[in-house]
Amino acid sequence: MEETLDTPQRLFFALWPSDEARAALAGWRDALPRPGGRPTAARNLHLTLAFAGDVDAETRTCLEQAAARVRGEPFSLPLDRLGVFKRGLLWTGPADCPAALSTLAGDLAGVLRDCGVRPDPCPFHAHITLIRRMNGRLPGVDPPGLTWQAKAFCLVRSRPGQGYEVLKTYPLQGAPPGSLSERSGSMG
Ligand code: 2AM
Repeated sequence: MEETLDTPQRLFFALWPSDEARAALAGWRDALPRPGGRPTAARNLHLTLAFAGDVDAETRTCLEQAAARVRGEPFSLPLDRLGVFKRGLLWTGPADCPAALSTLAGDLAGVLRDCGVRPDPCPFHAHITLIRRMNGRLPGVDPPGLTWQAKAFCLVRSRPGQGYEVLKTYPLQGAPPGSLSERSGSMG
């Protein structure tokens, strides 16, 4: 379908750590004993902070501008928990959510509300989706034990069937962040 200015865009805020950090996590995941299912490509591994869903161009601009006013400090994110959600979704995340992470997720839920978007009513559950529709069980597997360094958060576009596109990156520096970079590229 041809895109126009009126075409809604599916957007969300996420932590999108370095290529190295995501490759290390994918390497750990790929060494698991035959879990089956659909692994998330290394380039797509992320932690969703606030899901906006389908929004129009005006709302996207509002989200971009409001996100630039969010303050936060860099933090470490230990991936010391492994779990399975319904329909065989294997995830990892922190056993104890760092205060800086829950504050950031809460602030971004506020950004959504300020722009007229209703945030997910479910409590924030920090997780990185590793595999979807896993068939098997994972008896006796320890969590990755890796630690991600969160230095920025991103506004990301999801194009169903085509993957993700990082639209904007906002540094976590405490100081007025603005937009660190604007890069785009098909991450399908
Ligand atoms: P998931 O990995 O647990 O499916 C893009 O879809 C990102 O937004 C994914 O990380 C997804 O989480 C998350 N997300 C949160 N709420 C969503 C929703 N209602 N629909 C689709 N994705 C959602």
